[in-house]
Amino acid sequence: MTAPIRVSVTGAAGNIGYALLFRLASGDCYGKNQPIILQLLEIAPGMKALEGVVMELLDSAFPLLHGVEISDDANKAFAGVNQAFLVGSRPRTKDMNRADLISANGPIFTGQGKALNDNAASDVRALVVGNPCNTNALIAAHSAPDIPKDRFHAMTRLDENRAKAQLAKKLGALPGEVARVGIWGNHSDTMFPDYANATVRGKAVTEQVGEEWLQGEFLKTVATRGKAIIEARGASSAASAASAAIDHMATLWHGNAPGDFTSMGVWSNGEYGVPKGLIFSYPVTSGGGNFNIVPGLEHGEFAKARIAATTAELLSERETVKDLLK
Ligand code: NAX
Repeated sequence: MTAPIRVSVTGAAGNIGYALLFRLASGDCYGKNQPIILQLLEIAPGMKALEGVVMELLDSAFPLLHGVEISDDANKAFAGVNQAFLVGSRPRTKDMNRADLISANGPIFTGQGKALNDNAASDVRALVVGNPCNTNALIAAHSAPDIPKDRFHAMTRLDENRAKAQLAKKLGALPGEVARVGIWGNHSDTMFPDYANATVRGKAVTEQVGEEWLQGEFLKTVATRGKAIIEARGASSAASAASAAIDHMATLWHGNAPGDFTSMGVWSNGEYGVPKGLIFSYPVTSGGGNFNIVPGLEHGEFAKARIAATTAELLSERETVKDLLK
């Protein structure tokens, strides 16, 4: 039998954690032949709830789940880990603006980046979900000097999935019939869901729906979807976020469909004129744990302005945390 891989989830007793763990254990991410050992991290006040989650994981009798370990020490939770989902962070409260959130969460990711650096397996890949995820991933990458920078990702797959769902709904198609939707920039309402190369049932979206809707209602719906879910549910997206995290890591592991691409927040080396050293969402092709930024995509004036705005926001976030970037 295939040897188990070690998979860490931080914030494992939280809402996204609760939706994520059972799908990981059932084989939705790494496949039905790949056993896993879960190594779960929580802060001390979350440990009791986490014990309950572990009972439920055991009660599910997942054949692929070869072990569950829990800790409130990142050095233990990341020991020998191959895949890490960094979900846990402090949620934004009413009195906090984005800069406050960035400052509150930054130190979590210096500690976790260092703990990954010192303890993870040499093939580790880390996906940051906890917000502000691009800048948190940047901090973690800086705090892990021995791990290649391109191993730290931020999750924009939920934005991609939301965009695909809206296009499918508009054109009476299934989400699986939508391809080549790229998310550019930050996971925030400045991100740009690029429809220019998108296809539905193999035909360009721009031939099937007008730019007015694409630049207006479509963009607004995707950018404000998280807020709409909070208003409707009274809680932020959890199952869809967990599903997107599975999609991100599954695509990185298994690869994307031929001819398609997906979106990942990854280390910028200056591609498409984006300054070096930002964690920036690009359209990528991937597989086997690696990715390539899709080259040669063209942007019209509208796209260029949106990409400039999201780049400016990421530069400002980087400035806010500059003391944490060694
Ligand atoms: P919850 O508040 O339900 O759970 C977070 C958990 O993290 C808690 O159990 C808490 O005890 C734990 N935690 C806090 N600090 C920790 C630390 N230093 N180490 C380990 N665990 C720690 O939030 P949840 O709804 O699960 O959301 C988690 C994060 O995902 C938030 O930052 C949220 O903003 C972010 N999201 C990111 C999305 C994305 O697309 N990138 C979408 C969904 C979500 O908004």
